[in-house]
Amino acid sequence: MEIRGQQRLLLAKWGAGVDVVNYSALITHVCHIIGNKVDEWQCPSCSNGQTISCYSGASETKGVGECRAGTQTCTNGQWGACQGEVLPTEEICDGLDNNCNGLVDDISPICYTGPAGTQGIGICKTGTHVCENGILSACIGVVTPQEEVCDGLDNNCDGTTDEGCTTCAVSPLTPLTDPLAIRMENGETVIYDGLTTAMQQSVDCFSDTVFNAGGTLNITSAYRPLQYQQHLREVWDKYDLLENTSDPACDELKSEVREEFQRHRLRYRPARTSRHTAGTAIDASWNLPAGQSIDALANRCVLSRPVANDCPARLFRNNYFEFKVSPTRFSSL
Ligand SMILES: [Ca+2]
Ligand SMILES: [Ca+2]
Ligand SMILES: [Ca+2]
Ligand SMILES: [Ca+2]
Ligand SMILES: [Zn+2]
Repeated sequence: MEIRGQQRLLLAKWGAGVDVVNYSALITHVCHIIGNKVDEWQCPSCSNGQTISCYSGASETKGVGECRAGTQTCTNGQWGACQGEVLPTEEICDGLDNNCNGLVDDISPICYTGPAGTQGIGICKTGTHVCENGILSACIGVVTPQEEVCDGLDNNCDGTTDEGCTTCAVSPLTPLTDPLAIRMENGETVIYDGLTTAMQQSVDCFSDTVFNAGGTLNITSAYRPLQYQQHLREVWDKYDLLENTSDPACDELKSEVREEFQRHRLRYRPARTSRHTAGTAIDASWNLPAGQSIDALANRCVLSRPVANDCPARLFRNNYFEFKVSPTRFSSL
């Protein structure tokens, strides 16, 4: 230990008559008498070999999670460095509370697996890793570039929406929502629900009458929901428009409408409404023995033909007729 000027003087004054074995013990003795009043004196702050607990992190983290206090030992009258303390570190996924906030693995790191420059553009967005049992999951919820399709979104995340897409000038077919219209669209072509009561009576009467006359009757169409009628007309109109366009943007709709057109066997432009939509008409074909008149049999059931405003081109062909009913006349039967 170095003895400085002031110490030297004090040693001369206080050292006499003190039984000391070394300077260190002498200094301790002098400090005990005068206290630490002289800066230069450098009184010892601790006794050699003394230990205390130490912690240099935030006090609320001490003893929480992985964080531990350390120990300082007194050497040559001075406290040594804090040894063995464990301070908060960045939380990682390891099953431990690394940042000593009382929560184990409280992290869900953001991740992105798409090419650089696409994150946050268009539909592309980041996901997160989830830490479970000390193991990070794959990147959950991440959206990376997809093939660009014509949907109003930037699917490939290049900053441009629907590049290469043009819009067909003809709008798509109106979707069917009426349950009866959907049944017909699905192939149930003869639906009696929706016929008027009078028409139902006429149909029953007509079937019996033709049968009793030795003939057969095949009803090919009965009630037709307005929405279905409008669907047929829309198919007809859009077929015409689409067959006259060569815009590639219309290709998909064109083939859809072409298929509809053929499936519905449209041979004339469907009326806006028809007696079918009012539930007062049926289409039928039949066979009768020679000498029998279908009109005479129909009239017995208050049915007559033709209906002028609906499918005139189909009338009088292949024994295929449309009948209508007059409810007031039926009630007089
Ligand atoms: Ca934590
Ligand atoms: Ca952790
Ligand atoms: Ca794009
Ligand atoms: Ca798109
Ligand atoms: Zn259809």
